[in-house]
Amino acid sequence: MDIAAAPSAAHPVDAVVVGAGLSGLYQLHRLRELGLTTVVFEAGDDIGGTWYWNRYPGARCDVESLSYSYSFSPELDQEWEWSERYASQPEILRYIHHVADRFDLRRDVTLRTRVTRAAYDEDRHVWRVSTDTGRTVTARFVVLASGCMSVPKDPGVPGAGSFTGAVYYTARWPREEVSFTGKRVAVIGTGCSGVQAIPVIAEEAAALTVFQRTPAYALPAHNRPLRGTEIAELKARYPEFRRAQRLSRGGTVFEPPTRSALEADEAERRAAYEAAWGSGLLSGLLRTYTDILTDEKANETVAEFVRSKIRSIVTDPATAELLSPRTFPFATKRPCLDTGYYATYNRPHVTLVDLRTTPIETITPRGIRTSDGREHALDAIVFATGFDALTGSQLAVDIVGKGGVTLREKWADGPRNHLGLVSAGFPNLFTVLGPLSPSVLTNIAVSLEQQVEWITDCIAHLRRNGLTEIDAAPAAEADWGAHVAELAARTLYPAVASWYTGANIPGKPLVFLAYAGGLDRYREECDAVARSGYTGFILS
Ligand code: N01
Repeated sequence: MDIAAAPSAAHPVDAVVVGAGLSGLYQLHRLRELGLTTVVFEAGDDIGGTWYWNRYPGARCDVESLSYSYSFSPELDQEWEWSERYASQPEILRYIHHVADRFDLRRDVTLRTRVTRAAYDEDRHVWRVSTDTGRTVTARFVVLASGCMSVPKDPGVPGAGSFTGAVYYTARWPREEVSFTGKRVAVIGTGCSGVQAIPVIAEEAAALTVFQRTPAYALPAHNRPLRGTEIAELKARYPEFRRAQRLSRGGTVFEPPTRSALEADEAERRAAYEAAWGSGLLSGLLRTYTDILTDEKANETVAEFVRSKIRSIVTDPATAELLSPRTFPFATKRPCLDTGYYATYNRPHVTLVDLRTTPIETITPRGIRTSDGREHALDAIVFATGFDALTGSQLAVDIVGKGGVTLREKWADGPRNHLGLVSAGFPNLFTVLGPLSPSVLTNIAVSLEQQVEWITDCIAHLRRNGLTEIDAAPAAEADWGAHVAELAARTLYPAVASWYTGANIPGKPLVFLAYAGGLDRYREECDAVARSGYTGFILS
């Protein structure tokens, strides 16, 4: 954007969108169609959000590429060609660039600009939005499209600053080429990022040491190039497929299971789990029976199946056992989709350090010292230690609502909002993929469209009716919080310490952060609210 023509406090815009990832770019497109002047502030050097920052070796989406893409433009669906079943980070970034160019989105995106503060002016009904470059704009509407996993967690490992070798974070991977050839490399963390990066780093490194605190359930992706015929077949019925996605429970299309795992006998279950394992789908095992996420005994049958697979792949039984998750039910932390993860531990230059028995004592100038007194000499350390999920990116901005109350104060005991979209006392401030919405439990490409479209329709409604403000009603917000908690309580999720509950961040309130009722039900609830003239919201 031309700085001279950039909006300032004296030349307000209608809307500010925070973040130029998949959500922010689509929100811009929609607001522009509505005729709103909109500026998107993006902290990164370029657009892409998650797919800009997470360019670590092996980074790839765990939702199939034909499903993990925008559905709003049938023409875009027809013209874009994915090359692999699961798209790599560079390919997804190319797709996002293509979309930005095709819909001429870049001219309203201001890069290298982080929104630091947003304060509501109650008299003028506008937000004053400040940035780290000193630019301030006023806007009637603000949409936080700043990501559900965009604030990396501080790993909190003592001595981190003393290390003299190279340090990398999967969530902030440099744009320049990183070579591990001939290097002794450590990876700390075995969540989805670590699970994807470890096999690829092992290909290059002279020695790889993985520091694992909690093993993950990782399922084989069976990634492969897409065949021309299957692309053509889907393109022929893309509109119908997109419709089915939108109406689905999680943003991907499948036949829902009808039986309990406990009704099936051992042989039947084994066959179902083998087929799911072979399908290469992240949710394949979850879809086998109705009660995998709601019944501990049913869940244990899947968990043990995955452990048996680990034992069959990893040749050293002690290593196989260390890699076997036993402290939480299957899928109560997000499972990972991998390519060659477990087999990597059969390689002679790959070592697994179990931090449960020998925790990291400190990082030293030369490497990592564990509690057994051993110093692991290293040239590079890769932190794959996760994110301050769902609330992190919103609370990173100093948001001041009505009466001078900050969002941080209001959410001190956990996030509160109505429909996961608007928090009472913070009018005209919407969130995409935020807490208490389906977000991370779904194919986010579908979820973000649903929320962006709801927000856009809501803003259109306000403008059509000469209204200036929408705020959540405190009672509706309390009901929504109780509803989200009640849906979660029907599952095994809330009892497990995970980033879903905020347990990975010291001091973060322990609340199950996502709406577990399914995107289909959530969509119905949001649509019903809009149809009823925005019940549970205060319009003025
Ligand atoms: O982060 P995580 P992630 N010392 O929080 C460990 C999405 N995603 O970036 O569990 C030692 O899952 C931590 O151990 P523990 C996906 O939704 C998608 O990997 O806290 N270890 C854990 O092993 C995913 O779920 C894709 O005991 C420490 C790991 O670091 C989400 O992002 C790809 C530690 C963090 O795992 C987050 O995944 C990648 C410490 N101080 C990510 N601190 C795809 O689409 C943390 N750990 C494929």
